[in-house]
Amino acid sequence: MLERRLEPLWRRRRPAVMGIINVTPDSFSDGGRLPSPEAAVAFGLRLRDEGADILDVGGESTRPGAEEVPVDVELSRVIPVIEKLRREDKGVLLSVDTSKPEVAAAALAAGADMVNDVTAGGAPGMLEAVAGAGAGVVLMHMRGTPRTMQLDTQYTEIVAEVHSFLGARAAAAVAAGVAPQRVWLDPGIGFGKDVEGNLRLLAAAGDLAALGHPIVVGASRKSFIGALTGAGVADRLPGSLAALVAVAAVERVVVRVHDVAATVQFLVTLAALRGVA
Ligand code: HH2
Repeated sequence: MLERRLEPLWRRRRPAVMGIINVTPDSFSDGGRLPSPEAAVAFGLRLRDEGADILDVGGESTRPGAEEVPVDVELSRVIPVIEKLRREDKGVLLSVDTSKPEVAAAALAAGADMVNDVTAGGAPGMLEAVAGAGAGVVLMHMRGTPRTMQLDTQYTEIVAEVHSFLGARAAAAVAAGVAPQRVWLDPGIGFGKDVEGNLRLLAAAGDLAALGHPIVVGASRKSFIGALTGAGVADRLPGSLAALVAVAAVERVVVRVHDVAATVQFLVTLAALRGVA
């Protein structure tokens, strides 16, 4: 059962780490690096060995301006990777990063444990597919679609608005039959937000946790770090770690990252420091 596998992660008193496996030609920081399922599986096993608790396999880029990928293309990218990863490692938690119910259902049948949905279960049938498989779901806030999300980044009260959206989507997931502890919430850093909005949401991760669900935060290499520091995508690791300082103090948090080994080292050291403070 999912809860039994998650319990040891929550007991560690530091965030769990979700390692990103992008099987896409066009992801914003690492597109095209994994040209075959074998390369993606080898990369995933390396992330696991570096300390990733969850491996997140995605076959469609959600970078600003990205075009949608047809279902058959997305299936052909992610399903072989999930099948092979599950064959290689029976225990590692696997999520599929998709907004399409057909892809989610196939990935869950192939051995994935969770669906990571940047549209918060918006497509008809998505939440039912998750509930039917006894899986978990990450519900993320985004304004509009990846094509349109950066056109309007103004909010009256960004934290209240994002948290109330996520509360409503969590209620919808529970109503569809997903157990509350299998519903994780994500403020969607970089998805239709400006620099200040992203910082406010990172600082307010503890308030989001007050809704009673585990939290996911993805700040890794995102453009607000570039805007703050001038660093190019490949040079944003220090900013990606700094972005997690407030998040790391919250219970039952998962951080979604590209650089697993460095993030684990950072989180373990931070937790040790907090332990004596
Ligand atoms: N960010 C990205 C993709 N999926 N899922 C969640 N839950 N939270 C996030 O912040 C998030 C996400 C974007 O990052 P990446 O996967 O590296 O790039 P791309 O979407 O271009 O593949």
